[in-house]
Amino acid sequence: MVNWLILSSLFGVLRSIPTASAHYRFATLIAPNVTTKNAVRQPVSWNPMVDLASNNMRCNINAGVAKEVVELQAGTDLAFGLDNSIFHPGPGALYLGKVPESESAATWDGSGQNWFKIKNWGGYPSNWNWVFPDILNVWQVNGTIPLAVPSGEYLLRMEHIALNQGIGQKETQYYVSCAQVRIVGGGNGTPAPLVTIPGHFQPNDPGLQIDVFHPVLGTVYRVRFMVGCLALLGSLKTFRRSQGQMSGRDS
Ligand SMILES: *[C@@H]1O[C@H](CO)[C@@H](O)[C@H](O)[C@H]1NC(C)=O
Ligand SMILES: *[C@@H]1O[C@H](CO)[C@@H](O)[C@H](O)[C@H]1NC(C)=O
Ligand SMILES: [Cu+2]
Repeated sequence: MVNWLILSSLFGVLRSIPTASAHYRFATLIAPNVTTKNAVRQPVSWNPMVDLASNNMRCNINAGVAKEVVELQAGTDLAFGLDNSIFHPGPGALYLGKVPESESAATWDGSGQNWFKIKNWGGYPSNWNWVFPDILNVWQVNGTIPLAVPSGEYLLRMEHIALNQGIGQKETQYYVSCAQVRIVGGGNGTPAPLVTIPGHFQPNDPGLQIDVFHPVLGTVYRVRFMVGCLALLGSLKTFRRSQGQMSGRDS
């Protein structure tokens, strides 16, 4: 016999878990030669950020800079490991922020128009909801340092945008971490466009208004947060600039 009271209160508990406790953090940098938490500015909590205008959008609310700077060969594959699966639907992106001359990856706060996008995880509407390949329900997100990126120190920033709380900018959740890296063997590319964070997209951007649980098949959403895609000169394929598409997979 199903007791509806128990069932509904259990359902209530299950529903409340995601907002009450363990969300997910990008906690570990996984590089070919090293897997470490010590190069990641660890977010102090699992809670999402909701204020798109906050400087915390750069590298989350953390306890300070990280202890290590990890050396990465340009062209290398890397990943961020999570401490929980990404259980909310929404797009994601990987950025590099060039550390200014006067600073190091272990000191820079991420201010200035120094950020460019090197990977995007988009989505598309299916019959029942939006699908976000390679980013929903994973414990690890993978990327590559483009060969054309100039050598030097950078913050490597992962961002996941959870759209499950319904349509509307106030409900959107942001999950962000920065790893401190030094890229060696880099190329002569000119990363563009460069963006500031915050400022890389706006709360009323159409891409943030998507109802992920009520897809409109065939709809193509233009999203301004694709600003910051990488368009490096040189060997790299050119990523879509300024106005990316939410439908279909970018990489
Ligand atoms: C990683 O290790 C390989 C093999 O030992 C080496 O060739 C490469 O230079 C290392 N990469 C970095 C960035 O240290
Ligand atoms: C990330 O890379 C690892 C190692 O190659 C692979 O096992 C995993 O499936 C990849 N994850 C995704 C989401 O593509
Ligand atoms: Cu949640």
